Order: sequence, then structure tokens, then C-alpha cells
Amino acid sequence: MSDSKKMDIEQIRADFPILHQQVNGKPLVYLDNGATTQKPQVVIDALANYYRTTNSNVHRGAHTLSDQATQMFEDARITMQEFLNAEKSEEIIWTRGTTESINLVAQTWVRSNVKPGDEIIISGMEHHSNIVPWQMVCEQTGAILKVIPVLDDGSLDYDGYLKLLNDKTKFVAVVHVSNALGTLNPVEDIIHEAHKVGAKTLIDGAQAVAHWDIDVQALDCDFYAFSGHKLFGPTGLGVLYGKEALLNAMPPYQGGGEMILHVSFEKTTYNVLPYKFEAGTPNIAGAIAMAAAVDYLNSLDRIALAKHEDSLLARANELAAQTDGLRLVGTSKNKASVFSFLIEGTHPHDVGTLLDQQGIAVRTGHHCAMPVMEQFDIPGTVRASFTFYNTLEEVDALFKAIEKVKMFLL
Ligand code: 7TS
Repeated sequence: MSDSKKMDIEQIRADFPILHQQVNGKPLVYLDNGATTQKPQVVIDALANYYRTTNSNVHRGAHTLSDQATQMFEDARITMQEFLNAEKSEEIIWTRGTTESINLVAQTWVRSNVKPGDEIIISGMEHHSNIVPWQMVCEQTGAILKVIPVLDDGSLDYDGYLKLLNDKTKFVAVVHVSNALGTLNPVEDIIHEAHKVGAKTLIDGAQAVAHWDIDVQALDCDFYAFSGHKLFGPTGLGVLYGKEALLNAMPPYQGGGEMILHVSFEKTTYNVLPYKFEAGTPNIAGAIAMAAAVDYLNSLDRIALAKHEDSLLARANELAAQTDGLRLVGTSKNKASVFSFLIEGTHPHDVGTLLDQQGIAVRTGHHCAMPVMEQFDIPGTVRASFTFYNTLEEVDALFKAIEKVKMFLL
């Protein structure tokens, strides 16, 4: 089957119009895929075509375009269900992104199920969006936040995790792949152990979905969160997967239209799943374009492309070993194609600016993961995050540019 799937990188690059331009007089080398991925033409077309031909509100119109928009919107939900291998499409909630998905769970299931003294576990390598919502719900409920330590190579202290688990643990929320370090966490085991003490689990999949197929039933996670824009889809659109029984038992997150069955001043009854969690007009165009992104991914040989990403990271590591003065941050043996580094004696922001002048787009700073930066006692890193449309030549270009930066700054 994979024979008919696309894996030629040049052909794939041709699908992404933004990649073929000069930035600061140099060919663009886009290595900031952890922040957001670029969009293939089919996604851009899906957005534009929806607005050109179908735009209407969903679930309410008594006219043809509204019926068509509703059909496309609900078909997109089924596309996401199949993408995650969720059991039912009702388990797919459209949100604004990972951040909103996590806040939703914190303010519904967790807020209504934890008591003072109960414990919520996160890890030391979380993005702020998987830290702050839990701190907020701890303040609201009197629950206590526990943090799994991170080891020097950027991997999770798994034994440290096991030690934190006890009968007070009510919830475990852990990142699948760290955006700052690239570490791939053993989420299946983490979930399994959490379930043994009766805790529920959320996996922050923001950085994982673009690299590998995700199977929420195999993982057995209770919730899984990600953002469309990091999966070759539009901004402002994300997904929360949740197990049906939990979603059914949860109070709504926001009140408004769509999420009700009946409203009176005396009593309001809430809609069924998934609409109970989708108050207001949703991002209809975004959902439809997101489905186009997943259809596009399904046309690619994702296993071959994951291997290609591994080879990009291997090339970066190989060149790093030949480069004086580089400090790599996040060297866990299980990692995604995220290459975080510092040039000794320089500030990451200066490095980023000088790389940009050479057409190379990276992210610099703390990557919204300040606690792990503090642990490594650094202000931030320079992060090159690769995806399947990147090439070995682009990795080489990064290292040529690093040499120029060193000449300029040191
Ligand atoms: N979780 C992880 C692991 C992330 O990497 C990010 C965004 C988020 C959550 C939040 O996603 P959002 O779409 O709701 O904003 N990470 C990054 C990054 O690494 N650079 O820019 C955004």
C-alpha cells in the first residue's frame, strides 16, 4: 500500500508554496516547524473554496449551503476520529488549539473531580500551556501539583514518576514530545501506571502528531490534545479527544449557543456530545481545512517520512560533533527531530537574528518552557525543528550559517 504513497521530498516540497521564496535575499530554509508547520496547497484551497462556495453557519440553517457546511464540518470530525483511531466521532471536540483543549479538561473534569490534598502530576519539561492550567485548577480546588523530574539528557525520570504515584494522584498530564528538547516520552507506560492508581490522563500531543500516527485506543489515554497548525492545518483550530464516558460525565466548559438542548430562565439542559463542549459558532473553515491536511498526510508514506526526519536529526548531530563550541540541549535517545542548541559565548537571540539574515528560520528563547530552561541554567536555546519537507541540504545550510555566526560573534 505504501508503494502508492508519496515519499519523494522534492515532490512533497512542491506541494508547499511558501517554501519557494527568498527571505533576506537567500532561499528560505524553514526550520521552525515546532512553532507552526507550513500548509500544502490543498489546505489553502480547502479554506478558500469553503469561503468561495459554501460559507454558511452549521447545525442551524434551513438552507442548502448550511446543510452542505454542516456535512463538511461533521465529515471533518470523522476524518479526525479516523486519524486518531478514536472509537467514536463524538469523542472529537473542536477547540482553538492545544492550549484550549488542556484548559477545557482542567476546568471541567479536573475541577469537578479533585478535592483539597488530591494530586495532579505533570513533568518538568512541559510547555506553559500544560503547566499554568493545572496551577490554576490547583488554586481553585486545593489540589497539589507534583512534577516529574527531568534527567540531564532531557529524558523523563521514569522512576521518579513511579515514586510520585499514589492513591491521592487524580490526574497525570504529560507531553508526548517536548517542544524545547525533542524528548519522546513513554506515554503508553505513563498512562498504564496512572490507571493502576485510578488516575486519569491527558497527553499533550502538540509536537507528536506531525511525526507519527497516533492511536488513542492503543495508548488508552483519557484525553489527547493537539493543534491543527502544527499538523499542516490552519491556526485557530485544535482537537481534544476524550473518552466518551468521561466527556459525558463532565460539566460543560463554556455556555452559549450550540451547547444547549433547551434554555429557559429556570433551567437549561445541555446538548449531547460533542456539541456540549462547542459553544458558539465554531471554526468551520478551519475544521474543513484541517481534514484536508489529514487527507494530504494520508497520501504520504508517513513511515518513510519519519525515517527521513530521523536522518535529518542524525545529520545535525553528526555536523554538531564536528563543530566547536556547540552545546546541545536535549539529547535523549528517544526523540523527535528537534535540534536545540547554544553556541557557547553567544546569546540565542543574536544567533537567531544572524541565521535569519541568511534565510534560515529557527526559534530562539525559552520556547514557553521556562522551568526546563531554568533546570539547565540557560536563558533559552536556538531550536531547529525539522519536518518531512526539510532536506539534508537544509541541515547543511544551517551548519554553514552557524560557522558564519561564530565568525561574526566570537
Ligand atoms: N504544547 C506543546 C508541547 C507545544 O509545543 C505547544 C506550542 C503548545 C502546547 C501550545 O500550542 P498552541 O497551538 O495552543 O499554542 N509550542 C510552540 C513552540 O514550540 N513554538 O511556538 C509554539
